[in-house]
Amino acid sequence: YIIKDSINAYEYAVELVGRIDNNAKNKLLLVDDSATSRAIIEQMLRLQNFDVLTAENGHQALTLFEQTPDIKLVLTDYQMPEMDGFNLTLALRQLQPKEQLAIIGLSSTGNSELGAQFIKNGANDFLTKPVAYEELLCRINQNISLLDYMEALRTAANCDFLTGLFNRRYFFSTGEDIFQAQRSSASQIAVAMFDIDHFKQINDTYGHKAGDELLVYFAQLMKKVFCQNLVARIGGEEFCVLFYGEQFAKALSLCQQFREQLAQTKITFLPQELSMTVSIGLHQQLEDNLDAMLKKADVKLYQAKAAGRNQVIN
Ligand code: GH3
Ligand code: MG
Ligand code: MG
Ligand code: MG
Repeated sequence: YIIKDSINAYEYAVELVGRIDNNAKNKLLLVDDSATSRAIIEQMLRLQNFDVLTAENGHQALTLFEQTPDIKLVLTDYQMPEMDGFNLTLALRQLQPKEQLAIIGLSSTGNSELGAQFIKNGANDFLTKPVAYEELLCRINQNISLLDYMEALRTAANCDFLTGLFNRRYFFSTGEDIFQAQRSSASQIAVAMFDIDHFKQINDTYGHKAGDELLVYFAQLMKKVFCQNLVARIGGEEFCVLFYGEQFAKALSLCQQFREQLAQTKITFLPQELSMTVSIGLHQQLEDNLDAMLKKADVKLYQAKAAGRNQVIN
């Protein structure tokens, strides 16, 4: 095993990869039945300031993985008692896809096929034991950067830039999945459509920037009141909430609470204090698909507008 003495190794690592302070937020799980091998690799990882967990075999690793949130990368040996590295990889892949959890297989020299087998079983990468410090770090860093990049892309694809809420695309894809799952288990589901009242007038009177700030405030209040539901900005000043599970029964009272709280709030936009109201259409009967439910909710929203705005119709 190529590892210099600790101090040198640390300085060498800093020289190699730069700042390692950020590594502390990256949780790594190291799985190896050999205590020696585990200790050496663990030391390499700790020198890099990684948050390291260890396990002796696949079973232990799987249990630990299920109990610990946010493990980003699993480094696993191949040959281990009880559950080997291949079966561990297969089992982990049932829980997390490649884009969210990196798995690096460790294969011993002498069996050149193991690396390819690891990848075929769902690993992101592999290394040959004995592990060279520099290569270990490069592979780990590369895999973590890729995961971070994927995460940034996912956020950009699913979220609205101004408010941080889920966007229309995410609402329709995830909402339809939730809808189908709830329907097949005969659970109830409700959707609410929100449209801010006379928003054009707010823009015209106070400017687009004031309008944007109000939208951000509106979204924050939505996140707070509907925190257990699927909330999205589906259009300029139009928002949607999907209620399911235990939340179904609370749909109407939460909508009313939101409407009241919004109407009572003064939002500072110097030198003025602004306020706004919202009209809400809530549909609580099951339809054939999510789209049909939204259409019904939209009809009710229109009724709320026609009846004078600042109200919930269900
Ligand atoms: P109603 O009560 O009937 O809903 O009246 P309204 O004025 O809210 O309805 P309308 O649909 O005519 O106007 C919506 C306005 O929302 C028009 C548009 O300029 C504004 N808007 C949409 N997206 C944004 C945004 O991202 N920022 C700002 N500031 N305004 C936006
Ligand atoms: Mg082993
Ligand atoms: Mg509108
Ligand atoms: Mg409007």
